[in-house]
Amino acid sequence: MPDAVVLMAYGSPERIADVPAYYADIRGGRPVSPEHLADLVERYRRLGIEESSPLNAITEATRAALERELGIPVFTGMKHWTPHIADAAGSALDAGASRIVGLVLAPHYSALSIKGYRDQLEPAVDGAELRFVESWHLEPGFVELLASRIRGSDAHVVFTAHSLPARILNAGDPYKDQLLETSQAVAGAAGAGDWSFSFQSESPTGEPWLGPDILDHLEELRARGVEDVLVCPVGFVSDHLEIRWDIDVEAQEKARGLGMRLERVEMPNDDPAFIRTLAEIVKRNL
Ligand code: FEC
Repeated sequence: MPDAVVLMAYGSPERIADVPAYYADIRGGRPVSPEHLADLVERYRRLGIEESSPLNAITEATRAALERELGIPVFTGMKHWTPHIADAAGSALDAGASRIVGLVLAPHYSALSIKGYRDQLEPAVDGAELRFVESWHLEPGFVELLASRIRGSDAHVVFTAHSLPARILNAGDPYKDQLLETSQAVAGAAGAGDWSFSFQSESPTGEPWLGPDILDHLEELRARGVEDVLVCPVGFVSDHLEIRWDIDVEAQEKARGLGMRLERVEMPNDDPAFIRTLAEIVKRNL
C-alpha cells in the first residue's frame, strides 16, 4: 500500500515582514494588539530571523532525514505558516499515497494544541486512510534521548513546556498529566533526584494560564537555596523562539539576576537518535 507521512510543526515566519500575518493566523481572527505585535516583531528581530528562520530550517532537516530513514515520502505541514498542513496532505495524495501517518513534532496531547493539527489534516486527506498519532510523550527513544542529556548533572533539573489557558483542566485535558509523566520518566531514566516542573511562554490573552511560570519558579528555587539549574524543555523538540528567547534570553537573565547559573539541554532537532525515534513511531502506525 503506498504510504506517506505528513510531519507537522508549529511553523515560523521566514522574515520580519511575515510576522503580522503569522501572528494573525495564531490569533485565528481575534484582534491583535499593536503593542503585542511590536513586542513579537522585536523578539523575532533579536532572534535573527532576517538571516534564517531556525524552526523552519530544522523542520525541513528533520523531514529530509526522516524520509531517508523510512524510505517513504514525508511532507511537512505547518500549523501557522507555509506549507500549510492541508497543502502537505495534498502533496501526499498527489504522490499517490493511500495511507497517511500524521505525526506532530510536539509530544503531548491537548485539545488546544494537537487537536488543532488534526482538525487541519483530517478534512484534507480525502480518500486516503489517516493514521493520526495523538501523542508520543513516553516514546522510549525520546525519553532516553532527554535522559542522556541530563544524566550526570548535579544541577536541579527544571522540565518545562508551553503553558496553556488553565480552563483546559476543567475539560479533563491530558496535557498536564502527560507532561508530568514525561518528566518523571526522563528523571527516572537519568537518575535525577532533584527536579521540578514549570510552564513557560504564557501568552497575554487576558485569561489565567497554567503555572507556575518558569520566571516565578526560578525565584522559588532560589529561595529554597538552589544555585544551579538545568532546563529541559520536554514540551518542545526544536530550537525556536520559545527556546531561544523565552529560555535562553528571558529565563537566563532572570537566573543571572537571582545569582543562579542556568543551562539548557540541547534540543532533539534533527539528531539521528531522534530521527530513529520518529521513524519507530511512524512504523508502529503503519
Ligand atoms: O519559532 C517560532 O517562530 C515559533 C515558536 C512557537 C512554538 C509554539 C508552540 C506552542 N504554542 C502553543 C500554544 C500557544 C497558544 C498561544 C500561542 C501563541 C504564540 C505566539 C507565538 C508562538 N505562540 Fe505558541 N508557539 C510558538 C510561537 N501559542 C509567536 C503569539 C505571540 C506570543 O504569545 O508570544 C496563544 C494564542 C492566542 O493568542 O490565543 C495557546 C503550544 C505549543 C507547543 C505545541 C506545538 O508546538 O504545537 C501548546 C514552537
